[in-house]
Amino acid sequence: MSVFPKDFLWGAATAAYQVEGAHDADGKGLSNWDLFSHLPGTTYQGTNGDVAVDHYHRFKEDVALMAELGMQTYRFSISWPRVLPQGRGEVNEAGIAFYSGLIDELLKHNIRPMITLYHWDLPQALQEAFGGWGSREIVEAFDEYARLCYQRFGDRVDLWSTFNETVVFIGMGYFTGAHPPSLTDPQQGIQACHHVFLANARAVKSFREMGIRGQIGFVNVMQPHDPISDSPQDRRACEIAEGIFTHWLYDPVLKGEYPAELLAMAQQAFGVPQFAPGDEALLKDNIVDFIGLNYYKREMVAHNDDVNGYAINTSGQKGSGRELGFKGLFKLVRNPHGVYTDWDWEIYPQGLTDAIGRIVKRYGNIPIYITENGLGAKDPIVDGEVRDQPRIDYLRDHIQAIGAAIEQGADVRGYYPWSFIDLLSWLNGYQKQYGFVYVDHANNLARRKKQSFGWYQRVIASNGERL
Ligand code: BGP
Repeated sequence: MSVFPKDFLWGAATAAYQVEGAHDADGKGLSNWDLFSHLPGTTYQGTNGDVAVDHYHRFKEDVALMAELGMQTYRFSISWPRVLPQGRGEVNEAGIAFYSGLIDELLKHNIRPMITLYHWDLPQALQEAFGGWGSREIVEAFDEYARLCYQRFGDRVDLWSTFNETVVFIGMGYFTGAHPPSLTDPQQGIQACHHVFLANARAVKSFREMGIRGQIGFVNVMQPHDPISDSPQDRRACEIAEGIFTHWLYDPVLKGEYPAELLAMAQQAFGVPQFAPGDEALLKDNIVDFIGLNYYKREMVAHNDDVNGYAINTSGQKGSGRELGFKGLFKLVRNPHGVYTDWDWEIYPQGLTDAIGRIVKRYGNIPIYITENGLGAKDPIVDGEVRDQPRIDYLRDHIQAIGAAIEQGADVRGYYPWSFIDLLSWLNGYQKQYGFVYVDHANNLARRKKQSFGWYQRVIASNGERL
């Protein structure tokens, strides 16, 4: 018998900027990514989402493929500047019509939509008006945007999440400079992150005030950290890394407060986050209904008195990344016994069971969705077929890891592999493939089912029994 509950949801995920294309169609406003990806040297070989895989124009064909795959749910994001070109104020009805049509098409095929409100494409107008996430004004603007989405789509959509992976868009946007707005300013970054938590809380409050039927959650990277050795220094370094990358991002949305020790450290070192009257209560009173976990890899941690900085592998040449380190705190190091992808991500399915266990231990048995999980690889084409056996192996092992967590009592309700279709990887171009569906960039973006498509079809049909 399957370990997955009868009503477990099998799906897949994407995000607007990575699939839609149509970057300036039908009144869409400019996003931070539209601008950033066109600046020299920012992305792999200058790739961008101008056309992406043209999902905007081909969504009916794509939804038909989702239905054929047997998907019961689809996680996608709304492009904020497509519906509010200036970020607030005037609504772009053509943008609303696109998402409305997509939702109707999904429902026609019995596929339950899960909407992500913010998957990193900020209206550039708001960046220019007040510095985007750097300013408190964003909280009001985000709430206006969220309310618009609830109002227009809330009659048909009952699974929502406010943000995707704050640690990435804030970490890379404000600490390492690899995402827009390309800053390396921890003080602004910590404060910007605070504004994200406030925006989340405001949007959750509005969701409830408006009586929207359904659940609203928050999606985080789940990257369990393990110490590279048993030495007290490595264990302490690991504690700090887990605190910064996990507890800092989860506690404010699941407990309504920051982890106390780290908060004190940040405020002492940088004077932030700065709280305004009402912030604390807003966070406390608006805990999310569920947590979405995006799991790809775990990280090994060592104490660090040499490395500062980092370099990421964006080429798919194994070993081309460099360790990430914050001098005096910790560094992320390679596991000598680990198995790695071509982008130097450790493949470690057990980490997913562990991660879910850690969430349950810290936050109680809350509803969990695995909102992303997948293998980025250059898939070989053999005799005309896209043979992605390594992806099948990866997903199978991770589905088993979720099964193990469910057997241990965790309330995991759904699984969204990343990704439904091959799409743009933010900094790695189109060569880092994740999908069940291949897109032929040399042949008018034609769609083709991969080997994994038939496999996942059987997984879904058997509720996770036939792996
Ligand atoms: C997550 C993002 C996704 C997606 C995925 C794969 O961080 O939420 O948007 O891109 O990672 O990452 P990458 O494309 O860098 O391989």
